[in-house]
Amino acid sequence: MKALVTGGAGFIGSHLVDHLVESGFEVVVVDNLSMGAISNIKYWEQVTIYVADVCDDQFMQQLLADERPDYIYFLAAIASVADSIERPAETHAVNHTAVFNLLEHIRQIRLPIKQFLFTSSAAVYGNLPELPKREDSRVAPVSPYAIDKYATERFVLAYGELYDLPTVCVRFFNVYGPRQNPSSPYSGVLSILTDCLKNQRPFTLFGDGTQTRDFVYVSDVIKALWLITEHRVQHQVINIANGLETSLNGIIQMYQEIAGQQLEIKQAEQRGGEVDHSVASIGKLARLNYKSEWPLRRGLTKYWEGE
Ligand code: UD2
Repeated sequence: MKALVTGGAGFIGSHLVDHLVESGFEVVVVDNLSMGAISNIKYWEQVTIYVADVCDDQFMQQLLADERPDYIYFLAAIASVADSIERPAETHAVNHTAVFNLLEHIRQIRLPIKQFLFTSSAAVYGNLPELPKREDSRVAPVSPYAIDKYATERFVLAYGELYDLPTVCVRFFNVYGPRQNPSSPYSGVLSILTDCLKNQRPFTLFGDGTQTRDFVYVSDVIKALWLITEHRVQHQVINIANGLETSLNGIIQMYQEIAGQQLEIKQAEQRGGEVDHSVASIGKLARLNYKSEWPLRRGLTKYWEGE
């Protein structure tokens, strides 16, 4: 079995690649290394790695024809709401057009895939008050990022139904764990907190810290993706989260306890476009026999101690 992982040198992608190799898959990665690194891939010597951009349509078309993967996991993205507001055309090309073009090539060459999995985001739910977010909750995508993710979901599912392709979409909540790049202010807050604690740097808290998130450890995310593959789930959207709501103050407190250190915290204004409260219903995942192995304290401890 051969799997193509776009964004396979990135944070979540590289963990998925590790798992696929360990499960006996032949793995092909496409990554432009904008946020990822080949050193993230544990078994890089066993993986075919193309340093290329998913927006290079000719390249992607040729890749499909040459490699003919059985499974495609589309994780390449510019995963920043703020970036999408700054440069919507560029983020649209990656977060939407590249996925659409790949689907279209699959359809045209009638590639007999076993699963096409697109990774979307909790961003599609926007800031509506109802919680927890179920897959059939109302959506309110407002940023170019969220709109691209939602529009792409619709295409992925419609292509699945219309052209009989086994497609599926997942919505990631706040994923954390090793290899998350802390270099941008829009990197995951836990990668920034780790960086601040390890290097005795002050942490900037946006808002009063009462905002809540559903933090999920990357190993649980990979487990969820694998269950979706094993159960051959298709034509559906599935939340990937822990199902627990935690405030930012709460997680900072817990992480300081684990690290045995006190952070210097600088207060700043709440970010524009911020979601106040976020937590997922993970009923659909649970029906695939998903159980979290990494409750927050355990996941944070593992993250703090390193891989
Ligand atoms: C997450 C996703 C984003 C999008 C969004 C949809 C990540 C990394 N980002 O953004 O791609 O899907 O959900 O709603 O998963 N914070 C600080 N100080 C910092 C950094 C962050 O106080 O230095 C706060 C931030 O204002 C927010 C919380 O921490 O309230 C979480 O921030 P984040 O960037 O990790 O994730 P989020 O939920 O904004």
